[in-house]
Parts: sequence; structure tokens; C-alpha cells
Amino acid sequence: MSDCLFCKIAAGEIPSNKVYEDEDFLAFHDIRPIAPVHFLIIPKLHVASLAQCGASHQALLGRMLLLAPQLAAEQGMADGFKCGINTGVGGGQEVFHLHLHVFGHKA
Ligand code: DGP
Repeated sequence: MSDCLFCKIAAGEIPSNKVYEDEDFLAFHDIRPIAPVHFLIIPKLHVASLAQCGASHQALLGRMLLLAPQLAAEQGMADGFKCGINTGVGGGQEVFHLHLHVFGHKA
């Protein structure tokens, strides 16, 4: 989507502090961290929010979730981490491109 901030980050049109990238996902540090380590995992496919996901997104969601422990460990959160998906205006979502917050402290 041409006017989506995270699509522009995924396309490299807006710079980000990258944590991980593959064909389908990008992870980058949050610009307003709420913990010493705080990054976002996004699918490159534009999906506005978790509420817009259906059965066709099942594999995408599974792969996105499974990236969290892998990347958290790589970022030094050996003791554990928190995850969140803010969903919809009422859920505090500000950027309407699906993203998984992963945050915590280095062990
Ligand atoms: P939310 O939609 O409320 O789940 O959170 C969106 C998050 O995205 C928020 O924690 C701040 C982060 N964010 C917003 N704009 C940018 C940006 O341009 N670059 C980066 N790295 N993070 C951003």
C-alpha cells in the first residue's frame, strides 16, 4: 500500500534499524522503545491488523510468532521477553500494518 508507513519501511523507502529480514518478513527496532530491547516484526505483505486476518493468513501468523523467540535470543533476551499485537483503535494500534512488538531486557 503506497501510503502505509511500514510498507515503505519494508520496501526500504524509509530507513529502519534492521534486526532481521527475509523474503516475507522484516524486523526492526521500534522508534519509541518501551524497554531496553524493543523491535517490531512485520510481514512484508500489507495486512492492516490482526482483526483483518483470516484462515489464509494462518501460516503467515505462525511464522511471524515463531520469529519472536529466535530474534529475541539473537538480541540477547536469553531470560525471556514480552510480545504484543495492538489491534484496532481501541487496542491502541497506531500503525495500521500488522506488527508484533517484541520487547524486554538483555540477560
Ligand atoms: P502500535 O501501532 O501502537 O502497535 O505501535 C506502532 C509502533 O511503531 C510504535 O511503538 C512506534 C513505532 N513506529 C512508528 N513509526 C515508526 C517509524 O517510522 N520507525 C520505527 N522504527 N518505528 C516506528
